[in-house]
Amino acid sequence: MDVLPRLATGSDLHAAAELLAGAETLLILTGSGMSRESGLPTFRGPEGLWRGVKPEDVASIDAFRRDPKWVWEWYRERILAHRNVEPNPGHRAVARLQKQFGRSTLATQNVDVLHERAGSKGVLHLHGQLNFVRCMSCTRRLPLEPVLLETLPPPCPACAGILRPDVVWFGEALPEGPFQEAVAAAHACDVALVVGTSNLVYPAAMLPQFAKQEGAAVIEVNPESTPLTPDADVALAGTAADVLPTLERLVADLRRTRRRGGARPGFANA
Ligand code: BV8
Ligand code: ZN
Repeated sequence: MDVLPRLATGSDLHAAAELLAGAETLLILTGSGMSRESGLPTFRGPEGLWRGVKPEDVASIDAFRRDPKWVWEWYRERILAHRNVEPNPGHRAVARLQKQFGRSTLATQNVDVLHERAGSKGVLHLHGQLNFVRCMSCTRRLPLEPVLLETLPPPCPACAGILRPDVVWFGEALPEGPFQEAVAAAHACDVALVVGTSNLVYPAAMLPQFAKQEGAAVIEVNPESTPLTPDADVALAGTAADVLPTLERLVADLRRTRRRGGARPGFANA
């Protein structure tokens, strides 16, 4: 696995921890970088899932209608990879951080269930989930059973129609409920924490902008800069599994100290 730069400095972490410790409501938006240190590849970039394929050739309904077997072969590889990975310290830090807030919303663009397996509840999957399939004919949605991957495309057990991965492809609307809930959370939050996304895919990439428009603080965690970086109040240049556990611990210390009415804990080696 490529070793990513670990550049988040103490003062950035301190500034981010101060913003989070003083906030009541939190929106967290994650992308594939969140699961990178669990061993799942991101989409873009030299190691990305999409190297060698055009996104619209594997992540669009036209591609699926043209060659469902090929699209399924591409997704079957990802599904099998999902079975062999565990949540990383970043996922677990997100779940602990959420517990520190009166109200927190976790919206992910990821189709894995690593946030749930790390303890996060009510995760909003903006781009669907790979552990479910949907029938192109009778539209029923069912859990993806291993047996279904033997013949591709898998037939619907109810109507023998073709089953598709329950993910959102380009040109398809995001699931109404989860997206609207994420939009409401973006408009209401005090802080938006954006982790591991290139912020290139819409309308998910609008969520931090909505938060910013309402005066929320935006904190980005990403080893690279993205179109969001210039608008972030704090850009933590580091990886999810490296930055988030330290950040969560600093926020918990700050909250504890404030509850005791004491001075700010030292951040010497943050
Ligand atoms: C729609 C399938 C309309 C699921 C994907 C304006 C408004 C609305 C739409 C558009 C718009 N402009 C353009 C559009 C169309 C399009 C779009 O956004 N195109 C882009 C490319 C310009 N959007 C759509 O088509 C959406 N649908 O708008 O429909 C509509 C409305 C009503 C009725 C009908 C239609 C649908 C978008 C979803 C597309 N599906 N994939 C799957 O296979 O998983 S997109 C794909 O990109 C994934 O879903 C992924 O979730 C998404 C975002 O990618 P990232 O997660 O950010 O991953 P990426 O590799 O890009 O970046 C990883 C980042 O992590 C990097 O920054 C890296 O530095 C960082 N990183 C790496 N390692 C780490 C790390 N960070 C932290 N720690 C680490 N260790
Ligand atoms: Zn069916």
